Amino acid sequence: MADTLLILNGPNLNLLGTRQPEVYGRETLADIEGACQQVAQGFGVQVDFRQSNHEGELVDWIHEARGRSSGIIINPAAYSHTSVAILDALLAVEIPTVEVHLSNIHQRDEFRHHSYVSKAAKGVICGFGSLGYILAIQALTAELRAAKQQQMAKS
Ligand code: CA2
Repeated sequence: MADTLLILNGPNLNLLGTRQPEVYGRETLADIEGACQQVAQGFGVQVDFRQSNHEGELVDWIHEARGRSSGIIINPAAYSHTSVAILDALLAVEIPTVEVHLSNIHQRDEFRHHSYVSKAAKGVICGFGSLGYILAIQALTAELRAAKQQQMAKS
């Protein structure tokens, strides 16, 4: 069966394309999901794409990913800078994770420079807009393939 990547989006990302296009671009979250689904198909993986404005719901979805998803891509939005709960959930499930931000958080307000979530991420992509999600799919599928090849070589 094809691997599934869980793509999680945090608070306010449902507003994408409606406000602050100079910061976050003109694409809606539905546009980004469409692009992710298309690219994932090319890589032979499935995508489960979700958004929530609630920290606990994101934590629940991370827990549920255990045994269901081979990788997690997360744009935790504002929770990046505040949420030890999301960090702990990601550390607990031990699923390879890539953190994505549309904007370059290091060029922005000081409080956006630190992300709790980064400690649990294999890598972080920021500043490339929606392309970041596509790069994350590419990176995670390459990681998964390499891990499978290593397993095969061992057995
Ligand atoms: O650059 C990113 O992807 C962020 O994760 C976006 C978050 C922000 O708090 C992070 O520091 C960086 C904000 C998402 C809010 O998205 C909006 C979209 C349109 C209109 C208003 C908010």
